[in-house]
Amino acid sequence: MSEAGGGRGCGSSVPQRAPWSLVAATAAFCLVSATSVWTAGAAPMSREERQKLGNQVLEMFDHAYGNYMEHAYPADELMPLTCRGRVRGQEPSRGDVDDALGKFSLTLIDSLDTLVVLNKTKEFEDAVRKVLRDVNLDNDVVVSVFETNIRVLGGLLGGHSLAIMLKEKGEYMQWYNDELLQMAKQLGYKLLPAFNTTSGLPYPRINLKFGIRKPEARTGTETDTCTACAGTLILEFAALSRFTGATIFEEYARKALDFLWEKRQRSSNLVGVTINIHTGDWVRKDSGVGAGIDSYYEYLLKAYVLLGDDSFLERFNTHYDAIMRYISQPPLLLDVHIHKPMLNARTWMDALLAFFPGLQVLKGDIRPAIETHEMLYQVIKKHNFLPEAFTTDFRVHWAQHPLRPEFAESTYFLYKATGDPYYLEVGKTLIENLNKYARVPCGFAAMKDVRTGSHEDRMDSFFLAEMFKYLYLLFADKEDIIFDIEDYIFTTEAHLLPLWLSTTNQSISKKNTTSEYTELDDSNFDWTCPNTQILFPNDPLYAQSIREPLKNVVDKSCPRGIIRVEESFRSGAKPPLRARDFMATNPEHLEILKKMGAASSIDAEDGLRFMQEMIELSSQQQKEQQLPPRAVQIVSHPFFGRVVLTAGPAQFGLDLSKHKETRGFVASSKPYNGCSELTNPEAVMGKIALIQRGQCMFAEKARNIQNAGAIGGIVIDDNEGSSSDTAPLFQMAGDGKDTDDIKIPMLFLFSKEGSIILDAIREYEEVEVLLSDKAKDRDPEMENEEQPSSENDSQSAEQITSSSQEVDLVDQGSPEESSLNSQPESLSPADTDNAASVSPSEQISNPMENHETTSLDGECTDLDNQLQEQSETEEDSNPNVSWGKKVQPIDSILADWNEDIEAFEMMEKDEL
Ligand code: DMJ
Repeated sequence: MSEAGGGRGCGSSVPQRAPWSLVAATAAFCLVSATSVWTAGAAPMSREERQKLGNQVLEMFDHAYGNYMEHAYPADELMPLTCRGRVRGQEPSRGDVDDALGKFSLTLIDSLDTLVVLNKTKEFEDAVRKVLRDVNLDNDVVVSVFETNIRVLGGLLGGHSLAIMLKEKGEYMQWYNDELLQMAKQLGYKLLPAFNTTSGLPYPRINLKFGIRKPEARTGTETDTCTACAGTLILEFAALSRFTGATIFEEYARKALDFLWEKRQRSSNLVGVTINIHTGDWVRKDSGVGAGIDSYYEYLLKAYVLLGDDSFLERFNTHYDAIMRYISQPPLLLDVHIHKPMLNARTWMDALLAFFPGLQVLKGDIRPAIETHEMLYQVIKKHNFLPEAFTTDFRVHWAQHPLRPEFAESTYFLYKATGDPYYLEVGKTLIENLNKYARVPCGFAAMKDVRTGSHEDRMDSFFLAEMFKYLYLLFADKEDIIFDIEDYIFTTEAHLLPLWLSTTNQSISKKNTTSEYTELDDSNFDWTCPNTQILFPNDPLYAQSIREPLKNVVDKSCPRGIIRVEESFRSGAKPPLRARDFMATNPEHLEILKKMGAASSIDAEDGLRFMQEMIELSSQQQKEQQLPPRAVQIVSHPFFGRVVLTAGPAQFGLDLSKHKETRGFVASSKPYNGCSELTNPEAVMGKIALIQRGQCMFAEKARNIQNAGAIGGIVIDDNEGSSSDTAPLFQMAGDGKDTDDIKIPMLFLFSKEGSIILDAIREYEEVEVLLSDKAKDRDPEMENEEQPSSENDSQSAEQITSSSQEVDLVDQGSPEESSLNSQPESLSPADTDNAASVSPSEQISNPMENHETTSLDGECTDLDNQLQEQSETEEDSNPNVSWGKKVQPIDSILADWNEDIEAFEMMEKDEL
């Protein structure tokens, strides 16, 4: 065992102050020379172009931050569609997501160190003054301990770290006297009651004013927390201890980490997703590198880097070995069970795992990092953003995208490690997509559905804390940043902590190092820094050669089951029992099931496939409760297609998934409920009529507006405050009669989305919208014309009004994508959940359809080719073909079946 801070493997050039110091900061440490040796592969990007892109990032940040400060501050977050602040309690609850909001101006605090990285020193100084003047950390509000730690405590510490750096430079922040650190300390003490458990794992939530125990606290009854929630504290807490000398914070965070390590599954060395904070039992035994676990691993490696304590590296390496053994199936990273690590727990991946290639760079394991990153990039190229979850055959599983930064983070680290200009091009695409699809007049809006391009009224604080930092740094040269970024480590929220903390107040690490670690066999541990000569064996095309075979991994992928069935037919064998055909009352089916796994490896393989299909089927059935949303895109001034609202479809009228979109100006019908012949036909003639929900059937409304000459209709919910953010979308059902006479398209908007159109009419009178199944791109020319300055977007919009008539929206969707929602709708009876909120005169229904499958099937018509491709690539990339190694006796499979399905259902219910 070596002493902490001994500069392991980094040679004498690495200062004593921190081991792996340069790795920590940018992952460029041992690989830094790669940036200068690159000579081939993707064309190099000129300094001029990189500067242009850097400036574009600055302009985008101004747009996001400026709108937050102007329209939302001091609220926690900006709601970019309605252009106001999100104040907890004043908006309908979004559940756990809202636990990040503590009425403490979250976005401002999370943005502090971004301002310095982006050279906005003056703005930083102003922002710090505002934090000190306005922010109250003593609100009677229940917040997530994890989110408060990474965003607020981390934000204050990052701000403090750069404030003292600037003060030392002698120009800015001369008045600063550790005030941010004092706030951080105050917050740290507020979080400590959460650790009052026998295990030392923190409660997941705390009341900032009343803590945990008091009756007024409204929290403290929880029994479970996620692994990342309990294991992502050490950087901030240790920094707080070392900055202030108050050792208690680091001690508490270490204790929680020690407990998690103790509880790892001893044979697989994996951890589950959720753990009981009192007993230490794993509540969810699935294990991956994404949601619920991600930053636990990140903090083990980074804790070693920042604190120089070998035990953290040993733990990380042990886990990493397990991850690479069981979870990594390059280019995929698939969750497994901690007790049965050879068995996949899911058939989909979540977007949070996109940070992992960045962590692999930090570890020095570049090949799998390049592979996974490339796979993720292919998914992004298909959907413009990374959907929250996607299946192993790259269908969308959860369609939202809250502008997460993880992929940009990995892109940055990979560029630093390889110097390959390819990653600059990737960054450029990210910038383009953000501007094209997420930028709205008042900031950047999260994607509600990457398939339709619709927006959500949400701009999370991590977008400012992380996305702009990584994108800016990607294109920046050393001299573009006013301090040396390599002197700092990034927290999981991309806050900057100085590496010199490793040698400050370090008594705790010595005190707490347990003897257990000395017993570990560390012969396999990688104590030395990665060597560029090995990683890039004199071959500048190395990274490219790893990416190349993965170039079409997404496009070529097909639902695997289909191929396997066809394969069986072709070989004359009886096709295996498919989960979708299984009937528990069929004795033949039960017999087949019993046999699976008993006789041969083929049966066993079928058994596992069958079980996996059952799990997937269960997921699919849940998804079928959700409906394919449609899009209402406001295309007139000053929106120009930027605002896309999520709309529910109708079971009657023109099916927008099969026909071209409908475009027109909107007009309110009279009567507004549309339940009788319209008295203002001249107003709605040739337009899209707005009708209020209620008092008669949807179909009746449709007939009345159609008779008045409307070309489409939008029904707006009459339940004030309802929103697709908080209520499930549904499909407007017919009236039980033949509805073939209804030819116009009808869409449904909840009240909040509808009021965006109604407000627009009040403000701009003429409002034109596009009804479609997928939002259309803005005209590129218009985009060029409109490079809005952050502070005056509406003025820029004014300037281009004259050209708005010429705007011709271009459908960029691929033919496959446009057929994405083109399955015939087969309808289920009215959904009972929705029925509760439905007026008795209306019918609502959910379609039983899977909207992703069609397009992918469509891509797989040439079965021969597909089979060939499949057999060529199966070995490397298909996670299911390795079932051979995952054979289990059928008894244990069946015994675990229920447990797996239950666990799966729990996973599905959980928010990311
Ligand atoms: C950030 O708040 C942090 O990176 C966290 O660790 C998980 N991901 C979100 C953003 O997606």
